[in-house]
Amino acid sequence: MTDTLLPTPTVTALPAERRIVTEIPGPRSRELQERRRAVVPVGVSSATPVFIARGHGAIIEDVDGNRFIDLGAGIGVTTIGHTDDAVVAAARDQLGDVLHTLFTITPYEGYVRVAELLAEHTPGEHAKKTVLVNSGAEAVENAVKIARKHTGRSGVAVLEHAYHGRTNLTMAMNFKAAPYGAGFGPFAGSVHRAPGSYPFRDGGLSGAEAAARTIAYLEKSVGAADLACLVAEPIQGEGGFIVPADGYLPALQEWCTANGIVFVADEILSGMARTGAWFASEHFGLVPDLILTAKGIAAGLPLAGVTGRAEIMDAAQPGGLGGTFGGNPVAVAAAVAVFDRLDAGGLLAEGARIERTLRPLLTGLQAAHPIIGEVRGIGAMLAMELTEPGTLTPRPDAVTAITAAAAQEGVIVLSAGTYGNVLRFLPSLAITDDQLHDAVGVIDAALRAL
Ligand code: PLZ
Repeated sequence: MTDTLLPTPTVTALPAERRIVTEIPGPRSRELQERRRAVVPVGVSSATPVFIARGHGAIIEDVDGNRFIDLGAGIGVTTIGHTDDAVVAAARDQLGDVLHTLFTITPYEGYVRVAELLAEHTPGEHAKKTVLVNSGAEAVENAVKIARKHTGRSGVAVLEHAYHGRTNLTMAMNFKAAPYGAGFGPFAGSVHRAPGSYPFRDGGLSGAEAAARTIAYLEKSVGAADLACLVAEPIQGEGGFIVPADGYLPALQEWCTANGIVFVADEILSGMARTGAWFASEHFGLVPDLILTAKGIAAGLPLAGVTGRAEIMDAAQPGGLGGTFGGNPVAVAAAVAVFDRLDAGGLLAEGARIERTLRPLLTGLQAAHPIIGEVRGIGAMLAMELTEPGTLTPRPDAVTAITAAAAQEGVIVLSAGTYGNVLRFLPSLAITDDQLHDAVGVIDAALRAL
């Protein structure tokens, strides 16, 4: 053991309350913003003006000592909480053993263990295999590669309001051009975008009607026989936490299966206990052929995976999948600890607890503020879409004002949505009911001040 060579743990439980002690941003953050402006391109923008020094549970503290309730969890990455003690310990232990070998040269157990855990915890009882990579976009890229090799077809179907990443292929798969794709083309070809299911905005199409529309569109514009895969987020994330109408996703999956199209669930944001289930697919009775994980899987260390039917995953030739850093030993050690905390540690149940506390608070806000057109989502993945009262006209200005005002008061809340008019709540599972009440109070005040 190398423990004795390592410093003692530095993780200190931060006080559980928000606390603002300077103006926001404070002097140290302003200084760092100045340095950043000189050396970091404007393309990398930040939603909040403060620099963070530490975090624990659902609290992050900035370099000026201000503490924030974090309702964003780094866009759903620190799902089990910032610096979870068990995860930090597992990563720390691994640091002293080996940092890198490259699994495709000299393998190590942690990679295999994560593949076993994913096989066990993803929907379906069939034999499954997993390739590990570094980011969500890379997982999407690999899923498409594998589906193409398996089917011998090239077409990739995606849905309106989808978000899949920032690489060339995934930019082509995103719905929203600005800011993700604008000016960065030409993009990868053979990507076909079909209308999806957005109950708040599609006139209340039933799941069956919306699926019939998606399928008819794809059959006309591509033809099922040319489609390798359909890639869908069970709950669309960046698009605005859009929960499709009942029956929509199962109908799509049925059509895929009948036509030899690989059904890929992008659960990069919705998976790993975000919705109170291991995967959001479970809420819809889906058993995806391939399922993508990233974000919450390693609590902040970069790790992502493609897990799927063994016969599909094995379509790629030896040497056809890989990458230098994929399945890094420290990241997989953290991931094993995350699975353990969710399973044996009981954290899996916390998504439902958060929904039980938060949803009534949000519907309470809706009753008081007619600008809230809809409250939606599942588990610790809830959102409010803001519109001109009684209409579908988006109010992105209000979302911008609220996120800024909340940050001033010590609450980090993120925007989302094709129209930029969605406030999304994706706290870590470690957030307490008191913290949720407090944070919603801050948002209520910001709504009143509009
Ligand atoms: N698929 C469903 O949510 C990442 C984007 C943050 P990467 N979403 C956050 C930003 O502004 O870049 C995401 C996702 C879904 C794929 C991805 C891509 O994952 O790890 O960011 O590549």
